[in-house]
Amino acid sequence: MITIITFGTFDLFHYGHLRILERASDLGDKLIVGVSSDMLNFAKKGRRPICNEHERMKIISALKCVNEVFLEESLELKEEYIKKYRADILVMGDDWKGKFDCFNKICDIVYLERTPSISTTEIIEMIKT
Ligand code: C2G
Repeated sequence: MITIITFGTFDLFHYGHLRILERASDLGDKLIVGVSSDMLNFAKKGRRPICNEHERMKIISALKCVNEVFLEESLELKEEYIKKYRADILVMGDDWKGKFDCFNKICDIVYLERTPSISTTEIIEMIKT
């Protein structure tokens, strides 16, 4: 049994989000997703997500390719989460390339190519203009 873990905000859920989760799921048998909390986003980006953490977790839990969801409350707790969920592989988009290599003693790290031309920020900008 190979367990995959990944993390993200997944605000205004879009096709790029779906594709990374499906590709992550294809790498193993069980996909666990850490959805970043509203507080963590506020600390990181200076704004709250459009969809709150309960809504974002509900959307991710409803996906066929996802087996379990939890709230990611701090970026500093990655190692604890990886150990707690006994993850074999940490998957992130390549916008995070190299950032999580420090965990390579406890699991494999895979960076998947981001889906081009779509992001939550672009969606917000398109709606505004
Ligand atoms: N993603 C993608 N293609 C896109 C947009 C996003 O593959 N066009 C991927 C990102 O690379 C990331 C995941 O989807 O792996 C979630 O993206 P975000 O919601 O932007 O997550 P982020 O704010 O980067 O949070 O601990 C890490 C953070 O929680 C990651």
